[in-house]
Amino acid sequence: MRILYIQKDPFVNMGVTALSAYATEHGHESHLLIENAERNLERAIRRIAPDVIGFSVTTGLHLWGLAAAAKVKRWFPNVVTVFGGMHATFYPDMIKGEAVDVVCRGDGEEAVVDLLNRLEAGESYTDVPNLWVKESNGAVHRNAMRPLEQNLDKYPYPDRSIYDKYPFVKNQKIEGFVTGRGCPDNCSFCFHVGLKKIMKGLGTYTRRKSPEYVIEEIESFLAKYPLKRIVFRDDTFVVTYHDYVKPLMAMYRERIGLPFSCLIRADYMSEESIRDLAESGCFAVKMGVESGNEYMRNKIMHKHLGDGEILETMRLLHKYGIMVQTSNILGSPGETLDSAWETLEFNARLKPEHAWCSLIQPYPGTTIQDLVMKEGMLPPGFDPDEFEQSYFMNTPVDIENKREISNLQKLFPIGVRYPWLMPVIKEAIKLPPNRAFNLVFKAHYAYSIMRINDMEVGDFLRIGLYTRNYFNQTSF
Ligand code: B12
Ligand code: SF4
Repeated sequence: MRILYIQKDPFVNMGVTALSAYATEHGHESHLLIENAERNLERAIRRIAPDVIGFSVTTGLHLWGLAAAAKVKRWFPNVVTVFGGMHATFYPDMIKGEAVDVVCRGDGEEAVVDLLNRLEAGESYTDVPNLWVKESNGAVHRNAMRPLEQNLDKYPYPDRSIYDKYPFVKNQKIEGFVTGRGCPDNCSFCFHVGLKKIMKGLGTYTRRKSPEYVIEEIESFLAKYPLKRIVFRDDTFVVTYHDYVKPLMAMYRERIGLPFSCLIRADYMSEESIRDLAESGCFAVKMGVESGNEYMRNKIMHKHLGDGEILETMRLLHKYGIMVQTSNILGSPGETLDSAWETLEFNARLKPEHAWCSLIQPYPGTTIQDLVMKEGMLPPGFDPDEFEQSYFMNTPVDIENKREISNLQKLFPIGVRYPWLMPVIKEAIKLPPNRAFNLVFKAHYAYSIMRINDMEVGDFLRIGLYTRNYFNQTSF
């Protein structure tokens, strides 16, 4: 069978590369098209002649996916459309969409292979675990989830070759890898808390590939695609330092040796682990601060992290020469203009290389969504189709001083970098939202991304050229 994944933007989707590898191992063919890089999508699909077309969607992006599937169904009415990814997992009701035949919840490897095997054998696939399947008469089969695969080493290395037809992606010098799935924490704004509920009773939620597997995966990748930098995209890379990261780093230093960045939580770090990361090539980390107000951070956002832990970890990261991107969210329930300012001021004290800041999105499945619903803080009748694709632009949550807080989020990174601008920002945020603030946000974001990834101007311009639609259309 032949499955084609269609995506809108020119990023490597690690979910899709994982699915492609596993389906190939089971004798099926996988293809990929990036809509924004194709002159004639219909012709490109016709050339591939797929049996199944897959869309990997996050909340917000699902609207693009639904529109793309509708187009595809008009051109190829017999093709089976399947949706997966975080939005599909949390909102399988998207199967009601006219052009949606199948929705996959959670890990997709086994479900996709079962689907393709059944189609090949001409058998019904209405009972495949993890899938919701719609019949031609509109009846929907809502199948249970299968147990979580505990041995991630069982899966083949992700198949990046499906992106090779796009030179911009093929030749990029920075690549993301994941060493596992899940996170042990339960922050109220994060999808993990909801995913844990969906996957309750299906086995241990936080799982990791073995260090040996991870190193071999990177080695096999480097043999084909030379890289300058690696990004470990695990949501929390350092959880169990001694059991997992320490042995991984020992192998990494010896066999890979490339500079890398990763995501950390301040309270899981120690001087020993920070020194070890630095000596292994870690040049930058992203670390959640979320709010400068401890009540907001801990009682509302359930981060369970003290100011002292953040300050101390920051001191150590800078001591060992590691750049830091803090991540912050403005606009959660209970946020006031004062608490939002505290977040800016706390970040200014921390002096990160970049202060990343978004506006709260109460995504499906999160505890914060339950809270905003309970408090009546969403517009009446709000449904997931109203989420914008970007978390930088707007928030649907009805908070006091929304205009000022939304403006502050746009000017946040420059306020942190140049604290002497704070009095000017205090006045400026009273203005109506405007393009100048968006422009300042975009320009500073672009500069910081370039700096924190140590990108050359050429690389940066190339990325800018290929991602301009992404940034123009939705992301900011
Ligand atoms: C890497 C990453 C990115 C990268 C790459 C995105 C991409 N499309 O691959 C970048 C930085 C570009 C990015 C951007 C965004 N991201 Co992002 N991202 C992640 C991150 C950290 C890892 C994803 C990953 O690769 N996991 C590893 C793979 C193996 O797992 P997986 O993706 O879940 O895939 C499995 C299943 O979901 C399923 N599956 C996935 N796709 C499909 C498709 C089909 C057809 C099937 C059958 C199955 C299936 O099978 C896969 C294998 O088991 C996740 C957090 C996380 N831990 O998942 C957030 C996450 C997915 N991102 C999120 C968001 C919000 C975004 C943005 C919308 C942010 C924005 N700009 O405002 C954009 C969307 C951009 C886009 N066009 O896709 C949210 C989504 C929340 C939600 N409710 O949808 C997440 C969950 C983070 C969070 N904390 O909330 N992201
Ligand atoms: S925000 Fe980070 S630490 Fe909290 S649950 Fe999500 S991934 Fe884990």
